[in-house]
Amino acid sequence: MIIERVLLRLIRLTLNEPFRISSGTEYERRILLVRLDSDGAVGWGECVAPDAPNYAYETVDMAFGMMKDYLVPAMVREPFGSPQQVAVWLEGVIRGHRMAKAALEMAAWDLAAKMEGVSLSSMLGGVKSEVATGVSIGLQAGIGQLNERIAGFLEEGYQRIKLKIAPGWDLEMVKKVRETFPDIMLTVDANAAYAPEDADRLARFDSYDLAMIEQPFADDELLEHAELQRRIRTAVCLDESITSPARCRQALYLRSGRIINIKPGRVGGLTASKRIHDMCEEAHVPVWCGGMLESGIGRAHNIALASLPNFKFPGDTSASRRYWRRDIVTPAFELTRHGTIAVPTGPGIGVEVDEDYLTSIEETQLEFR
Ligand code: OSB
Ligand code: MG
Repeated sequence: MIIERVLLRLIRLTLNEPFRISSGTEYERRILLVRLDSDGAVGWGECVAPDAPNYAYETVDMAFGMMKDYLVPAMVREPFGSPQQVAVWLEGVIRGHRMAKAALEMAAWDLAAKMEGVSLSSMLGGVKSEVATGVSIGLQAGIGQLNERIAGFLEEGYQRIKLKIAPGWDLEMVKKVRETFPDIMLTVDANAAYAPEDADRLARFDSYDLAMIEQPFADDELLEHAELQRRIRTAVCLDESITSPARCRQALYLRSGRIINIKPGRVGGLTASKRIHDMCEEAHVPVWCGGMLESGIGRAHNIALASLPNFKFPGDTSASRRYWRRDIVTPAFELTRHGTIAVPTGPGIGVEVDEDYLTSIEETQLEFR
């Protein structure tokens, strides 16, 4: 494929409700979209970098700058044999900035699948026609409100509830939720809010039959996660810490956790995601697909990825309406009554991008030829 044109479109979408985690709150998302054109085909990608560098160091404005100044000008007219070659090239020329790279690489996957007339899921080696889905609930004002939200999502059919935790909103909260919902699949996510000195406190989560505890310690911490995992029965799951296949190999070697959360945006795209998936499968470590409050484009990529066989837990791949009044793709993603999302079967990501709607919510765009 020769990429003839790259269009960067920065849009604004307001979340149906603010999403609060231990490191910050998102009210609205400024989402950077990538459109690649080649030989009459179009591929779409979405950059997951948020406004503020509170999940990782990248921000949406940094990603825009990286793409504009370094990545995109070098990509236009460069011949690529496959999306994997795009991934190799992106990793070879620029250090870090994997959220920026991922948006371009994922657009190349969509483009390549459309050129071949196959679904992204089948091109990646997907084996499922629907993917099990959970919901991630942000930090709430109180337990009553939280329990109501949980009940509502269970009613909709979500198969797993993930609760954000932070020091001061953790053990007692989870204890009360467990009392109200004794049998549900429940997990917690700390977004790196704890320090190694909190290990005793974290060990007490063992009483609540959690499917996992996600990213208790800092993003660059593998040894402390390994030590915690040795002490507690609950599975430790790594999110922020897994920034690449190499980092995943280190985590597996050190036994820093028993479960890996894969977000293609965090690890540089779908090629890296698939490698992480495969190495975890070989190590008998189950994975699941995380989310970054994506629009329909990133969601479509995530759902295609989650159709691979070693995705063993419900993903944060919730329905469009959990996030947006109106999604930017048609059809929007809907939850089935049994708590799954159907994997699109059309070419590429398998959903149409509503470009007129994009125009109405656009902050800026930049074209390269
Ligand atoms: O840690 O998984 C996370 C959202 C933004 C940043 C980090 C995380 C999250 C979520 C939401 O948990 C997942 C989703 O529903 O997209
Ligand atoms: Mg997380």
